[in-house]
Amino acid sequence: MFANQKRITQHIELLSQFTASPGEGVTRLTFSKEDLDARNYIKEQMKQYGLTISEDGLGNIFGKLEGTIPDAPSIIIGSHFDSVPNGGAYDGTAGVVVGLEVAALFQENKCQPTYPLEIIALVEEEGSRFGGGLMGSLGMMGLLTNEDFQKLADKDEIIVVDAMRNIGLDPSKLKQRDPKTIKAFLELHIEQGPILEEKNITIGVVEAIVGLTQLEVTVQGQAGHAGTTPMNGRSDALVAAAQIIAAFPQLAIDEGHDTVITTGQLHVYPNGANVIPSKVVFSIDIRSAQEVHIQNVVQKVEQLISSQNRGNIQIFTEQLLHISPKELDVTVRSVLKEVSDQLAIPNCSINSGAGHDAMVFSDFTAAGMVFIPSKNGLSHCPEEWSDPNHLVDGTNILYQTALRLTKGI
Ligand code: HGY
Ligand code: MN
Ligand code: MN
Repeated sequence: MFANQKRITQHIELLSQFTASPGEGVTRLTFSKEDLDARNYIKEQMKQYGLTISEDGLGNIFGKLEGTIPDAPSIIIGSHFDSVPNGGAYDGTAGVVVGLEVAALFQENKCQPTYPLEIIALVEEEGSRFGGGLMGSLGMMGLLTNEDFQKLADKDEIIVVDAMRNIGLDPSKLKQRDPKTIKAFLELHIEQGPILEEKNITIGVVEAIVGLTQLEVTVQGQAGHAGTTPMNGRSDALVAAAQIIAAFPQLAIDEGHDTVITTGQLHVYPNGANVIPSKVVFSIDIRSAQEVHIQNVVQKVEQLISSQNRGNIQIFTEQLLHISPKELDVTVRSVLKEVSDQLAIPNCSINSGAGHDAMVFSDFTAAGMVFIPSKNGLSHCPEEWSDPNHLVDGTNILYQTALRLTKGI
C-alpha cells in the first residue's frame, strides 16, 4: 500500500487555514488560537488512525501505536507545527502530515510493530513567540531547565505557562523524556533551499545540520524631541544599532565557509516618527557548518558591539540559543538511502542550512532526516510550496523505513 496523495494534500490544505494572517501566509504562533485549532485537528487525525494521544508539559503532541514488546523504545516520526510570521504551509507541517500518513498506512495495512511507532507534533521550533527556538525538542531532552522555561515570555510579556493554560494545556505535566524510550527519530522536512530542485532530485538524505547561535541585542540610548535636539547632543539608539547591523554581512563574507548572519527582528522604542529612539532590540542569527566559524563571528560581533558601547549609549547582549553543528545517524542515513533506492526514488546526500528538531534528538538517539524540494528554493514566506508527488515519495520512504525500524531490523 502506498501513501494517499489526496489525504496528504488535504491535511496540508486544512492545516494551512489555521493562520492569524489569512491570505498572507501561515502565522501560527505557539499556544495561539491557531495552535489550538491545528492541535485539535492533529489529535483528531491521530485518533482516527488508532493512536493513543498524549501531550507533555511543553505542549508537544504524541500519538502512539504500541508494539508487541512491552515498554520498548519508540520509533518517533514527526516535526514542528508552529510557524514563522507570514510563513509557508509546508515548513514543519509537511513532517507532521507525513507522520500522520505513515500512521494511516500502518492502520490500513494492519501493521503490528514490534517496537512502538510514535507520531509527534513539536511546539515552538521557530521561536517566533518565545524566542530562541527548538523549545519542544530541547525541553523533551532536558536541555531547557525548568527555570529557563518558566522565564520564557512573548513580546506582550505573556509568560509561557499562562499561554499554555490559556489553551487548556497543563505546564505542570512531565516535560523531560528519558532518551532510553526513543529508538530513533525520523523527520521529513522541506529543503527550504534551491539544491534539490536545481539537481532535479526528489529526496535529500540529510548528512549534517549547521550549528546556530541566536543573540538578542538591546541598545539603550536617550529619547528626545526630533526637532529641538541638536545632532551632537543625541544618543540615538537606532543609529547605533544600524551602524552595528550594517557591518554584519561583511563579517560573514570575511569568515567564509558559507557562514551566514541575519538580523530578522528589530523593535524600536518608543517608535514615534518625531521621537529620537530611546531603545532598540534586535536579533542576530549566526550559522555555519563548523563551530569554529560560528564562534569567530560571535567574537567579531561582540567586538563591534563594544565599539558602539560609548557615551550615553549602552548595549546589552543575551544569547537565546546555541546549538553546535550536528551529524545525523549513519545507520539511519543508510537505511533511508537504501529504501529510496529500492523505491527507485532519485536521491542524494545533502546538508541542512536550516536548523531542525532532529539536531536536538541527534545527541540522544539515532536521528535521520529526508528533504523534499522547495519550489524556487523559497521558504519562510507565503510562496513556500512543495510538490504533492514529492510528499508522497517522502512518505513512502518513511513508511518503509518505519516498517523496518519498528521490526527491529
Ligand atoms: O531557523 C531555522 O533554521 C528553522 O526554520 N527554525
Ligand atoms: Mn522554519
Ligand atoms: Mn522547520
